[in-house]
Amino acid sequence: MKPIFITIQLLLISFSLSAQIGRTYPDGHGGRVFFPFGDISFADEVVEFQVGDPGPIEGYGIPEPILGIPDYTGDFEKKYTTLGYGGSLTIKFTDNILYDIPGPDLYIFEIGPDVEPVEVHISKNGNDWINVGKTGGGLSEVDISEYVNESDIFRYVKIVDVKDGKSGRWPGADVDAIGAIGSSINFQLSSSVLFDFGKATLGEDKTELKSIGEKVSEINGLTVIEGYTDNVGSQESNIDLSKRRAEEIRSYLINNHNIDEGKIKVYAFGEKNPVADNTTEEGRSKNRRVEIIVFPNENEERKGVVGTWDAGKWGDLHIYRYGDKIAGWYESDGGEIVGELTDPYTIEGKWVENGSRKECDSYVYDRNHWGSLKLKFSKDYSTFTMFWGYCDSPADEKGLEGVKK
Ligand SMILES: [Ca+2]
Ligand SMILES: [Ca+2]
Ligand SMILES: [Ca+2]
Repeated sequence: MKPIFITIQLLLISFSLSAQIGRTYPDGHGGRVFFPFGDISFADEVVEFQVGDPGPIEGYGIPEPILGIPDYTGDFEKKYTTLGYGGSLTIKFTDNILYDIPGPDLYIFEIGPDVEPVEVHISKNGNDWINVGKTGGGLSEVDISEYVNESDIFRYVKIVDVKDGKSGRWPGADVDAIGAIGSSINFQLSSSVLFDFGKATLGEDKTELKSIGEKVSEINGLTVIEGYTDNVGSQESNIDLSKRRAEEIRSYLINNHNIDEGKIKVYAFGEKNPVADNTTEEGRSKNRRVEIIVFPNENEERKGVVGTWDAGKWGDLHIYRYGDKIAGWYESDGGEIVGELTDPYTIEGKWVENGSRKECDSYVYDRNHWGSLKLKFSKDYSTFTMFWGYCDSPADEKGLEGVKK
C-alpha cells in the first residue's frame, strides 16, 4: 500500500524574535510592569465568558478586548472587558505558558480609580482549577508559588468578579488585559508536518524543526516536549504514539542542537487537552500536535544594571533585565527605555516618549517621539551617565546622571 503523505502548514503561532524582547507595560495606575517575554506574555484566546447580573451598558460586556497587550488609554474606549456583577471569564495562553518564577507570576490589568477585586483561578487543562487568591486593595499581581509545583505548566486563567460593586453602568471588575510575568515560549507544531501518518519517524522536511531547535538551544533552559493526538483509536495506542513522537523530537534536539539530555523532559498526553473540535477533520488535524516549551535558564546572572536610579529630571528610572535584554521606564512622564547590555556596564538602545521636541519619521512602540540612548555605569553600578540623540542620530549628546537608590 502506498504511504499517505500529508503536508499541512506548521502551526507556529505568531512567534517572532522581536516580540520576545522584554518590555514594560502601563499598569493602569501610573506605573509600569516588566514582562521578560514581552508581547507574547498576554492572553491569546477567550475560552468562556459569563457576563454578570447586572451586566454593563451595551458594548462593554464583550470578552475580546481582554486579549493581547494592555491597550487602554482613555475613559470611553472599548478596550477593556467589564465582567458585570459576579461575572467570570476564562482565557487561554497559546504561544506562551504561565509558570512560577520568584516573585509575582500573573498580572491582571484592572482599570479605573478603584481596583475592583477578582478571584483568580489557574488550570493546566481547562478542567481542573486551582484558586490562587484575589486581586484588590491596589494589588493586581498574583504569586502562584504556594499553590503549584516547580515547572508546572499552566495555560488557562479564570477571573471571577467577587461581587464588590453592584451599581453603576460598569458593575464588576473592568479588565484591560491578563499577562503572565512568569512566562515562557510555547511552540506548537503540527504532527502532520513532522511525521508520516500514524508513524513516529521524522519525515524529510525538518526546516521548521531546525529553526525551533536553534531557538531552544539559544534559550538554553529546561525544555518540555508534550505529545498529543486526536481521539481516533484507543486511548492506549494514542498515548503510545504521542510518546514515541515526543521522544523522536527529543532525540532530534539532542543529536542536532546539542541540547543536554538531562534538560529535556517528555510527556505523552494522547488525546487529552484537545485544542480543537475532534468531530471535524480540520479539528483532529490541529489536535495531532507536539508542543515544545522552553523555560529560561534560571541560573542566569540578572544583577548589575537592574534596579532603581534617581535620574534627575527624568525622575526615578527603573531598569529590568532578561538575559542581555533590557527594559525600563522613568517616572517623570512614563517614558520607556529598551535595549541591550553591550558589555556589563553599558546599555545601548532607545528611549520612547509620548512627547519630545522632535518628531521622528518612523515609529517605535506606536510613538514617533524616540531616539538613541546609551547608559554607561560605574564599576559598582552606583552611578551612570546617559548619552542620547533624537531619532536615528547617534547617542553622542551627554545627558543626565543617575544615582542608585
Ligand atoms: Ca500570548
Ligand atoms: Ca512566583
Ligand atoms: Ca485591552
